[in-house]
Amino acid sequence: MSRLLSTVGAIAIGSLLAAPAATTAWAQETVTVGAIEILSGPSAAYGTAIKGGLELALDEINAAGGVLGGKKIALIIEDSAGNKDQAVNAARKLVGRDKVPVVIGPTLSNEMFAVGPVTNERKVVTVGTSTTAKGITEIGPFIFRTSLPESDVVPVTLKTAKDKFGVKKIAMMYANDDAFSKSGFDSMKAAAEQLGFEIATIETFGSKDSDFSAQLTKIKGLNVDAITISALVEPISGVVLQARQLGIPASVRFIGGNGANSPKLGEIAGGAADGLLVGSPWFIAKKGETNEKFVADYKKRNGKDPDQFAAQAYDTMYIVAKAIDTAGAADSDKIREALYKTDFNGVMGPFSFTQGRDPASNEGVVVLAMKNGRFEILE
Ligand code: VAL
Repeated sequence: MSRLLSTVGAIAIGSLLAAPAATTAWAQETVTVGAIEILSGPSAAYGTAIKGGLELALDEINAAGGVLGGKKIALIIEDSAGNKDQAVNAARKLVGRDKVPVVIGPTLSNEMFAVGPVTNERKVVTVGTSTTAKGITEIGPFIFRTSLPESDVVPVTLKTAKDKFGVKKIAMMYANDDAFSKSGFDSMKAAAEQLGFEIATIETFGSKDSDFSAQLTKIKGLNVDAITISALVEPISGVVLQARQLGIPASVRFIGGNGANSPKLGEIAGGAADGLLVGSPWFIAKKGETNEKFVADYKKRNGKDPDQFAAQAYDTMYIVAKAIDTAGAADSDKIREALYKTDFNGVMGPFSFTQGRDPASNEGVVVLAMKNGRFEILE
């Protein structure tokens, strides 16, 4: 039995748990938690990192005795492929078939705006680990998030661009077909206005576009100091690469939001992304035993460094497990009450929720700059 349980904990499964949980013999000794993440398609880098973070924490939690006096947590991860409908179907499966008391995810805000109303209606606690658009937790009382909204991070990034690099005149770009990208742009614009930046132009594109030459050619003629960009990592990579091809010099730095905070950017765009600034609630070289152990263990297990998405997911798995323990039962209502009492110190630093179910503090935000295709912390 323990072998089956650890297998369940270590891999993403769908059909393995197809039997109604309550009727299987071992089910009484497990608490099944669901997750909806992007494991395929253009945004898979986010969901794959999240999966790695969740599973690392899960194995540690189960090895240390699980929850509720010895029950293991079984995690069912469903792939949404970044698609709203697929994410909603996954939620229906997890809630209806698997009767999970908690859903972690989905990955994108765009997906959460479709999934949240469904899980909230069914009174199933839903915890976003990467959803950063405005209004996520306002979907309803069962929707929490451990990720900082753009409005908490982007002003720090733009202020750093101004204070440290003298940025004054900017062009702004965003994907106009994605809820997070639009929301991130709104936060960037508000911060830019507040800092007294001159906004030379605002250009939009679609998340699936591959040609941004019309927008970039226009921007090239405007002699801006920097280009803000709010989008997911794949379109950002395309924009950055094309900008350099069209002769926008490296001195014109890009300033990104949460979508840019993925090593995938360096993998696709390489040196073209150098200089890009992004705010982040976590960075790999963060001092402290907890983070150092997390980074080493993640790397050993996944063959690559964790990123901010993995770190947030890792802490979230612990936060959820602790809430189940505090609740004293795998009961969504009780877990919801318990989450409000969260007082956790993980790889992201001290964490608790506001009454509005958002992270209580943005104190740990740092600004990272891309150098040779990798993120480095600005000193
Ligand atoms: N934070 C973004 C969102 O909310 C992405 C990058 C996961 O959609």
